[in-house]
Amino acid sequence: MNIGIVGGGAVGLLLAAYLGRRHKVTVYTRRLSQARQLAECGVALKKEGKTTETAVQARPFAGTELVEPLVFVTVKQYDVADVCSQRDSFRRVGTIVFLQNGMSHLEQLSVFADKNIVVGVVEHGAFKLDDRTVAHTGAGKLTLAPFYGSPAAAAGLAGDREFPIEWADDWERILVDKLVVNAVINPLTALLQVKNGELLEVAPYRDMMAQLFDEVRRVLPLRDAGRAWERVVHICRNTADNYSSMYMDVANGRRTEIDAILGYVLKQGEARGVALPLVRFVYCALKGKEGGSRDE
Ligand code: KPL
Repeated sequence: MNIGIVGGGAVGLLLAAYLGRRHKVTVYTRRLSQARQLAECGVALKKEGKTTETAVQARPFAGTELVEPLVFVTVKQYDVADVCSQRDSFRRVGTIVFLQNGMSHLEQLSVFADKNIVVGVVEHGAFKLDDRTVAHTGAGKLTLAPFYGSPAAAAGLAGDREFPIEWADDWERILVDKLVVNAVINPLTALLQVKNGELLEVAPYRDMMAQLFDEVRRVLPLRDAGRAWERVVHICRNTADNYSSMYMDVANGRRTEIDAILGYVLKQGEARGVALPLVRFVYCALKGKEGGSRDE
């Protein structure tokens, strides 16, 4: 199968490394220099001290017509609007899979009303080391759910033991579950500048996680708060050696996804008249720390 991947950040490179083993993958990047490097040298995946190379094709995204029937969009949530504004480039694409944190970008996807749209969440621990190298630091899974249209083209995707792919029926449930995880782990790791696992190891950090979770759960439609907390702890443990995406954004002077994550939670609180003092504090502290540049 021919697969396009828009975005050359940690998630885009991770997908390229694994899907590129079985499929013909083209990565569409923001910068020409990254596309050139990927096309010449391939993607390097570092895992447990070993490096694996996978050949991919690569081209700059802007102004290029995508020719693959199935395309993954892996850009940060704040760049979904930019991708949507280039809808003509997707003329020949049948199915688009959006892999963003948060939920407020979903309304923008209506510009692709004539396509099959799938949304998904990535639970792997991964961070980008350079333009063609990604470290896979925590084994997780990719969960996909149909958003509208038929997911048939994506149904043929084969995962494997190292990169399992699961399907779910209920897109809202998988996105809310992931939002809770990101709302608790990402801002605290970014603020405290610690790896995911340290949140569990240091007692005051763990208390902060629990308090943040307690506020977040009041305004998100969780089916089972006990299970949701267990998931947060499980993912934190599974990705213990990972620098969260928000940690990496702050460390590199980039814009973060704090608006998409805690900003969204705050809006839900305002709509319901629920005060969320710790969420507001963490949100404001992060806003003061974030830089202006964008991720890939
Ligand atoms: O999704 C993540 C992220 O960093 O954005 C987790 C699962 C927290 C892994 O770090």
